[in-house]
Amino acid sequence: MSQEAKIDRSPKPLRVLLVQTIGQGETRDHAERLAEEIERLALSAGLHPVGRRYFSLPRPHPGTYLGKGNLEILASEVIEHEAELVLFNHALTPVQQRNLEKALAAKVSDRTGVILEIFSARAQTREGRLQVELAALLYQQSRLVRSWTHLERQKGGVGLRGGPGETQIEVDRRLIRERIRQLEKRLETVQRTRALQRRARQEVPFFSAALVGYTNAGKSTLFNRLTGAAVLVEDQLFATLDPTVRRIRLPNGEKIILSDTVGFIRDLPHQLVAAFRATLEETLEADLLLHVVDLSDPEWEAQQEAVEETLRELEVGDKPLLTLYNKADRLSSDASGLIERMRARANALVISAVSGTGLDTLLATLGERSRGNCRLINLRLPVTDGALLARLCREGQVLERYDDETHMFLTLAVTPIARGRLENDIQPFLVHPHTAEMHAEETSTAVTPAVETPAEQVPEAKPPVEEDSATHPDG
Ligand SMILES: Nc1nc2c(ncn2[C@@H]2O[C@H](COP(=O)(O)OP(=O)(O)OP(=O)(O)O)[C@@H](O)[C@H]2O)c(=O)[nH]1
Ligand SMILES: [Mg+2]
Repeated sequence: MSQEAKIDRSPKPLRVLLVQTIGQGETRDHAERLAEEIERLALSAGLHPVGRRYFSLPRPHPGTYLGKGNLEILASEVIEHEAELVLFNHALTPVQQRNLEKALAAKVSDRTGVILEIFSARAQTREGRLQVELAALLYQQSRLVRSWTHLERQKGGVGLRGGPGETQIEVDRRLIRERIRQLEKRLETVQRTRALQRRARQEVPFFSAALVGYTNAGKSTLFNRLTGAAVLVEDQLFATLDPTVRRIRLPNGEKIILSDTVGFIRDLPHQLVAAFRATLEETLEADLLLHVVDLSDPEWEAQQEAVEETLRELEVGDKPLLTLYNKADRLSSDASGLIERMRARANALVISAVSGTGLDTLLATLGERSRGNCRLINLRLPVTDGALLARLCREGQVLERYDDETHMFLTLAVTPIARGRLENDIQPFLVHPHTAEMHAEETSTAVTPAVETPAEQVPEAKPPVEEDSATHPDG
């Protein structure tokens, strides 16, 4: 991927000076925590932070963001720190960026630039790389004001030459549009493949839960803990980029699908969210979102809000969601009030993915949720129909069974999807639960809501926790 302030990943990391402004009504504390985040982003991008500079700034200056006086101060700090790059924890307009580079005689990048840089370094799969390139181009398209040297390089490949009279910017615009179209087409193919894989998984339609949350909240740690997988866990931002999906068996015997994916961050450029739709598909289609929040981070509330906002942007804001307040082990003893308050929240649990606190409750809750998704049906089959019985065992869970000489009587828990798939085959054998004698249902109504009861009434199934087979959509 190419970015205006291309960050060098050679052995000697670029020396970077971080700039954080303190807006009207903002506290120094808050600004410091934001600066810590941009520093972590810089580290995750392989940069070498050499200093932080705060500026009180009621409102950004349109030309240089900082204004003349501040700019002079910053310029001397650049020299003092021998900084090669100045990283603003704010969105800069292309004009500001250009003016700043001129005035500071150093490269200048903003928050989005560094996030895109991390993503481009982390993208492992073809899909990931395509998405990052798309995000970068969408970002550039909206800011294109001058010649972009990286596009010069691509011209040969794209095979376009500007006609006479076309300015450099017009050529670049056209190249970018062209490339964006290409990428979108390729991503569509990838997405189709992924959809097929997902459908294959849904053949056995398990309840699915997706981990979401701020970057570094502990999603992968929790994923590994619950699935026994070894997804990369790092104390750095955006450790995970590509999604991983696994099947786990809960203590009550239920099997569910769990997925781990890319984390979110505040002010996530929306081009990035849009470009990552394919990766996030796993999340978008889950039955339940598990929102992991790092309760030990002083900024946890703002982070939780940023994630919820991104979920709304992805149009999954009204999906069932369970908030997991993580890293409880890192809280000091005087935080017990906070823990109690979080525990009291609806649809929330306090956990520690590292110490294991609260994970039993989490598993039990997942069991309840997955079962709540199922419906119960009662069936009366001829004992000779082994094929149908086998199919029922595959599609659902047989909770009760007794046989007489001619028939088997079954109580089956099935998800709505499986229920739909079985519909035609089981129709003749459905039994009304209130008819004590369980004789075959004669009336052949197309829909049969009367024979279903909510699955919460099901007796507990017993097998112990055990790990199950793994699937990786990119495998
Ligand atoms: N003390 C403590 N540390 C935790 C806990 N959960 C995660 N961590 C640490 O937090 C850091 C980030 O964990 P990850 O699991 O990589 O976080 P993530 O949410 O997957 O992050 P991204 O993939 O970057 O979005 C690691 O250093 C973990 O060891 C916890 O419950 N307690
Ligand atoms: Mg992760």
